[in-house]
Amino acid sequence: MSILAEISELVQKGKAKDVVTKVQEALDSGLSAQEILDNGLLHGMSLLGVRFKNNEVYVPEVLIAARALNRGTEVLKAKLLEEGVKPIGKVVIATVKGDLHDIGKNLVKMMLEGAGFSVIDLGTDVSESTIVDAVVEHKPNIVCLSALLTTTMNQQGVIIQALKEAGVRDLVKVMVGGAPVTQSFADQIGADAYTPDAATCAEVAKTFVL
Ligand code: B1M
Repeated sequence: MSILAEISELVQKGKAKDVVTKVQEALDSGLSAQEILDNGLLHGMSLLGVRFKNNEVYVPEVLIAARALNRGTEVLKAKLLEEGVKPIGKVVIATVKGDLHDIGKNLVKMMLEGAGFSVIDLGTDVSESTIVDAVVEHKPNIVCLSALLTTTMNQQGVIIQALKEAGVRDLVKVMVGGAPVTQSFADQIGADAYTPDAATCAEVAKTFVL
């Protein structure tokens, strides 16, 4: 079995410690962080996602796998940060109110940091007032919003409205993403950008500050 297949399987089994060891081993063997992420860590979560959908595994198994995946991405992040880029801008990032999914958000954060942004992570289940307060306090260039549920994606629009009402909408770019979010939804709520994945998010974010 290839090392990437092993990582994928360890994520599905939720073996956080072993994931960390194998990710490090994969990096040492010369594989790129992107390859390990896409074909090891995320591959495992996507297979588990199918089993979750088919009711073959349940929330606890998925949570344990998510923790293992997050631990693995921390190892990759260390590698990206080794390159030591100076901050090129500031981002406030959050998963919206009612939504606890944070793997995608953490990946976006990691890619943004790798691209040279300093990132203030407000976590998950974040209300519009907390976002407004963070914009006022930290004066970021960009606000990044993640939503994974069809029931929470509308919250991205609520946040944009709250930024308008607080008079700070024009001070920031708002970027949105997450599995159910589309370009047409982003246009509809008045976001500045929609990107389908974390790497593209970091690329587009750079165009807003450089
Ligand atoms: Co949830 N869940 N979940 N879940 N979960 C989904 C999203 C679901 C599609 C599963 C399914 O039924 N097939 C479904 C949503 C259906 C829908 O609304 N359309 C679902 C559901 C229903 C639920 C619950 C309601 C289940 C329940 O309790 N009955 C519940 C809701 C809890 C809540 O949030 N209030 C729930 C709970 C959970 C867990 C807690 C068990 C766990 C989350 C753990 C965690 O995140 N710490 C979980 C997980 C892991 C998933 C799946 C399996 C995987 C999601 C994931 O992390 N993917 C997911 C099924 C699936 O997607 N296959 C599912 C990997 C991640 C890298 O992808 O987050 O999409 P993603 O990020 C991508 C892009 O979207 C993008 O970049 C990333 C790739 O580079 N991106 C951005 C994300 N944010 C971005 C922001 C940007 C730009 C790009 O700009 C700012």
